[in-house]
Amino acid sequence: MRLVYLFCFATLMMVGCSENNKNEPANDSGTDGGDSEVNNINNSQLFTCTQDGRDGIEVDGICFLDYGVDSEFGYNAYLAASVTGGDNPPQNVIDGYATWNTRWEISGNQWVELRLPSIESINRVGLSFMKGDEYPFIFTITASVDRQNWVTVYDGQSSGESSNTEYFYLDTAVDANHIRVELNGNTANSMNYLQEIRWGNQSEPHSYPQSSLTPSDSCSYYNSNLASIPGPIFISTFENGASNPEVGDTLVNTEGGSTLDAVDNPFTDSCNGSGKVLEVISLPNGSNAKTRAEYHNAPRMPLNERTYIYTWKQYFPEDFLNELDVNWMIFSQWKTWPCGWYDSPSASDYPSDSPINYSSVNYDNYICEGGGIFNHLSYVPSRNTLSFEARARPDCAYLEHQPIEGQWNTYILEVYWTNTDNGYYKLFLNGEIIAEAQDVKTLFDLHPGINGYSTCDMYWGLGVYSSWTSNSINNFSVYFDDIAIFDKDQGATLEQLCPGCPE
Ligand SMILES: [Ca+2]
Ligand SMILES: [Ca+2]
Repeated sequence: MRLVYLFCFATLMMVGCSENNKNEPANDSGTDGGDSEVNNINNSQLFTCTQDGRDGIEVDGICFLDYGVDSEFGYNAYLAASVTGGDNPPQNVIDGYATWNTRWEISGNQWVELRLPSIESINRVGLSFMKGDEYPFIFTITASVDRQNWVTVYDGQSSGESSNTEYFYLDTAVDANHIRVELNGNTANSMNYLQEIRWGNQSEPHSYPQSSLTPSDSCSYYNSNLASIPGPIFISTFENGASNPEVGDTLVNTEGGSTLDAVDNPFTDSCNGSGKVLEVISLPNGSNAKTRAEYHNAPRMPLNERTYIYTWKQYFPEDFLNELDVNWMIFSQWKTWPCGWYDSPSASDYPSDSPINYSSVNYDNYICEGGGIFNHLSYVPSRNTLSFEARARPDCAYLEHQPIEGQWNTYILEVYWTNTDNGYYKLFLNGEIIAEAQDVKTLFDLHPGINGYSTCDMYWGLGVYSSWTSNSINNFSVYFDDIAIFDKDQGATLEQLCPGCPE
């Protein structure tokens, strides 16, 4: 089982910066995409050429155009390319979105070059390709301050395993005012489908030993005495035989006939010997219908710049996934709701004295794939994997692992919630780290809690929310137990919850 580590990095374009540092290196604060000491393009005196009715800066006879990337997530750079225009034009590679429908599509040997508004210290460049998960793309990335001396950042192929951003690192950061990418098709044909270019100076992610994900019947690493851990926000062990939590409040949401209830543990093993667990019974539904049985935490909990440790135990019966024809299936969600309902926030999320007009906020612009559902753990039928999806745009990450059936499994997720580039996720399964992203944005911009406009949390829901059918079974059950959230700022640590887990 291959682990998928995908990292995309955030940048907010600085609008209205001074131009004091125009010819000086940007600082080396570990940010990406030029969001520090970036000079504003808004100075017509800078423009020295015009092409296709657009202003630009001429360097060595090349006109680097200002495409007016002024969206909140746009990357601040001028761009020149071997061709212009087309249905999927080259400027799409700096529109801020690493998505297939914002790609530059062109065949053959082509180049695109960025002129950064100022000299920046960079140690990596990231590219993403549509169909990047189908075959490797072939390219060379170089960087230069003066277009005379070029440093090769990478010369080779993409992995062929992902259409998300893949970063290519230098051992040592260099100053750069130009970043050039020469494309040469892919290993299957001559097409280039470059979605986006990103750059910056960030530490390389830690590499952890790849988990074998061999089901383990040893759970000695796990501290089941949840009551002993400080900073509890929410704890449900179901030992009282009801679905009521010991700490916090719950919200139960069912539809389509699916149910949940506290029951005797039908699969007592060394990973969960407790008497009572939560059973979710999921019923099939038609291809466009859905069925739901979710158990949510419901306490108010401020998220911004806070670190929480979420844990839960989960039991999937043996082979149950093989019995199903799954359209989609989600086992866990972190929802923006009640901080605004799905696509847009509500007036109460942004009080009238806030500078943000709530009615103009569309979460689709801030959450990868849009909508009001934030992170989630879902089943990917085509690959038979579970995907933990982190969705703070533009740091979309899809962190997959193999589902383990026929035993109790313990998940632990530690998240530092922030909309800066300093956030992280660590996801553990049975004491092994199975997915991690760091130096990423974990909380989406304009989340009402960021500026203290409200204490919106994200409701965390566990259960089954799905659309599935089956020729062989009429329902299935999955089980959950020891559902808890701890506040690291109140003293909870991974070591207390999971002695021996890697920090
Ligand atoms: Ca794009
Ligand atoms: Ca229990």
